[in-house]
Amino acid sequence: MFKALTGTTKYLVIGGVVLVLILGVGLLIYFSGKSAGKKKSTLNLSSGAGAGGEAPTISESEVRTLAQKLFSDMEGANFWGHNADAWNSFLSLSDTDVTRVYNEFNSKYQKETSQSLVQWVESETTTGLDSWDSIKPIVQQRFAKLKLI
Ligand SMILES: [Ca+2]
Repeated sequence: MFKALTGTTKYLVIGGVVLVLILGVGLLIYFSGKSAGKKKSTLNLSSGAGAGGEAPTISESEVRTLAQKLFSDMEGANFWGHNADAWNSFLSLSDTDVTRVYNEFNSKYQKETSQSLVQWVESETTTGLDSWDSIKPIVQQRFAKLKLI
């Protein structure tokens, strides 16, 4: 096939094929994550979240910023891994503040994406080469502790 093509054209064709393959794999990762997440939709906010009665320790703007960072981190295919700093900040919060970030995330992004923070985390996939494999179970344990899952 390539014998009929001249030098530059050959590289353009190879480049195009590689690009299509990369985009295809990316879309596959993205949509497989989405469909997996939509199956799970039950939340139990009534009995757990924020029940500890601790006072908030971060400001409203910090809550908004962190919710936005978590969303940005999971949105789309994560070829270059995840933002471990944002997740560590989230995990270091008190139950009350985790709940505030959770509620902020959901009020901002659940309507638009049909998925709560719990569902986003659940459906978030990884290449297996970054820190998400270790972050995800810890975040899910925290959600379980708060009876969000
Ligand atoms: Ca993602």
